[in-house]
Amino acid sequence: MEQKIYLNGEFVSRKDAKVSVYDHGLLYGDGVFEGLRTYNGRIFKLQEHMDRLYKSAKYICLDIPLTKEKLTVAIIKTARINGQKDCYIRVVVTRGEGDLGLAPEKCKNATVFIIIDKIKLYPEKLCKEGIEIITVPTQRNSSQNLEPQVKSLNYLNNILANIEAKNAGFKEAIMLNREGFVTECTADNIFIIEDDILKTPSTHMGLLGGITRGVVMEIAKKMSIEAKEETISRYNLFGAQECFLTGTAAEIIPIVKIDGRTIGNGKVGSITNKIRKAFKKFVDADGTPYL
Ligand code: PXG
Repeated sequence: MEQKIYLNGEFVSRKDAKVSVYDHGLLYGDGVFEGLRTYNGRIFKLQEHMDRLYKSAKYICLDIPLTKEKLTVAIIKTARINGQKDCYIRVVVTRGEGDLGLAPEKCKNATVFIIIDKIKLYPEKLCKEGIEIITVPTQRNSSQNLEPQVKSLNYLNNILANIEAKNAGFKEAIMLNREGFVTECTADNIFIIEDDILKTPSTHMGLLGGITRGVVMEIAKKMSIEAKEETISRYNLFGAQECFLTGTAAEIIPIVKIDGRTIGNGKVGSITNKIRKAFKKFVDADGTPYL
């Protein structure tokens, strides 16, 4: 079946899905987005992603030209038309076409598009054995610069950190804030287990409030694993019993080494494995149907 992309209210083929070179999403990274996925014909945590999208848009004073309900219907429709049971959904809203100046008020119509694509599945080996990551020099944006809770089209901060990790031969980077505390990775949130307690930094440290992060906190509480937001330093990372990352695409990725220090016994931890299993069950039972 040919891929159909929703673009400003119409369904078009990939080759016709084009936006202007004057679009401020392209010229200035002026816009917001969401990355969702589906499991077996159901969109995972659709409402939560929509809430985050509209909050991101509000923060940057961008009026999404559709109500939340109408955009939700458009997403469901786009997923249905594309007909894949397990897919990735990218929803993007840009400031729209303007002139070459920054002035957002010159952009009269926001650009809205929805892409349904294949979900990138992480190799099972990586999830079984865990990965090694590093902290990098590029700091996460502070809230006073560009609020990291806003999922904006400005990802250069994270891309730079990603490049630093790749240059050093690693797949992911842990980004610290200006005070040197742990925030998140370049496209995933981070958790540690310390004193048998599941810990993740608060969004006030400067990080995206991940949907998967929220689900993991919920699952942990249901499993009677104590879970809380806490300030995490590199000292806490290196001394942790276990560590893992969470994200829509990545789901739950175990970390076995950070900055050359082995985490726990260097094997994927038992609590991480328990949470991974519970997460799989959770996603099977949840979601908005579209087929
Ligand atoms: N932090 C950042 C900076 C992110 O971009 C997450 C954490 C995890 O949030 P969620 O809500 O997904 O649990 C993200 C999300 C991709 C891709 O294509 C990236 C994300 C989500 C989906 C796809 O690389 N990042």
